[in-house]
Amino acid sequence: HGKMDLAESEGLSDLLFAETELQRKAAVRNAGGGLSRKIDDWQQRILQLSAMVEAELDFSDEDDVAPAQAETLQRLAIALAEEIRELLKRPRAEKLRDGIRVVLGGPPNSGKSTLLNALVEREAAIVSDIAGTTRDVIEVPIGLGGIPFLFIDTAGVRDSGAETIEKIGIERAHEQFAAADIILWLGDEGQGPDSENLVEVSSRSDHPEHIAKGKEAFSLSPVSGQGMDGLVDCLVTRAKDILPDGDQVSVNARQADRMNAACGSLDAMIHEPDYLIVAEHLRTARMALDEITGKASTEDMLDGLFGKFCIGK
Ligand SMILES: Nc1nc2c(ncn2[C@@H]2O[C@H](COP(=O)(O)OP(=O)(O)O)[C@@H](O)[C@H]2O)c(=O)[nH]1
Ligand SMILES: [Mg+2]
Repeated sequence: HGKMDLAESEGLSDLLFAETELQRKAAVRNAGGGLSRKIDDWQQRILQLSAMVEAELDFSDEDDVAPAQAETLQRLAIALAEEIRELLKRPRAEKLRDGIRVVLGGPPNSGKSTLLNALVEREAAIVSDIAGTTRDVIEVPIGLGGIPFLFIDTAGVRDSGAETIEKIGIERAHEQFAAADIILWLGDEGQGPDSENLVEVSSRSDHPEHIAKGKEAFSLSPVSGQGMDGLVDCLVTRAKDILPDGDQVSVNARQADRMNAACGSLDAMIHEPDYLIVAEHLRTARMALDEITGKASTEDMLDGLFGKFCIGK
């Protein structure tokens, strides 16, 4: 009924599903019109460009009108496209919904499942001293320090001795490393997957035969609790760099796609000499932005969004 636009409704939808403080803050920002206000501002600026072009088209034959303002037009369009792209560089809102992927890796019996259970404070994964106990990937979502995490336990990575099912598990572990935001590596130092997201961990610090790693590594014991707070702090700090800032507007994939389309139209008009075509590019840029706030939305899009709401909520 015109009380909320589409971007605000998407924010409200995220708010209803928010489970952590950071998710709630970001959702409140969008539901309160944070993104919509930006879109409105951009729309106004495109409208001004359109007005300039229309004036040019209508009056360019008359002497008393200023000569072509092509340069001003270009400058304004470039500045606007840059501003939109700046927002596109921010982390996507989806990361906030899906959580930071923390993958535990290392050879069998390095204490991965024990560490996972300690982090999520329940027996999510089976722990035993039999190598190859964890064969499939186990995912546990949890909020730490107001931030959504998805902890992922994997089958131990070993080159020999694994039977067929365990081998599939090892393959899956490698897939998980590739998609991880943070890898906690419990194997030998330097033997983990080559990734800038890797954090060296040596577990069993309570054990007499414990081998500590270099000074950058975390020495800890999920059994005695030693070193666990330090690891959690490190996870939270790293996560904050990856996630959108709760105080800033962030966009989801759908909104980013439309913003990209608007930038594409602005780029296309910049070197276009024909004012008729420039006017058309400006119109398509405006249409793309209209789809973010729902002013030009299709039934499909509305169904997709409102299908998630429960009637009466
Ligand atoms: N003393 C001690 N034992 C541990 C610790 N972490 C794991 N273990 C033991 O090491 C064995 C293998 O642990 P598990 O978590 O299943 O290793 P995974 O194969 O890497 O998942 C089990 O018997 C655990 O009880 C620890 O911090 N201290
Ligand atoms: Mg295990």
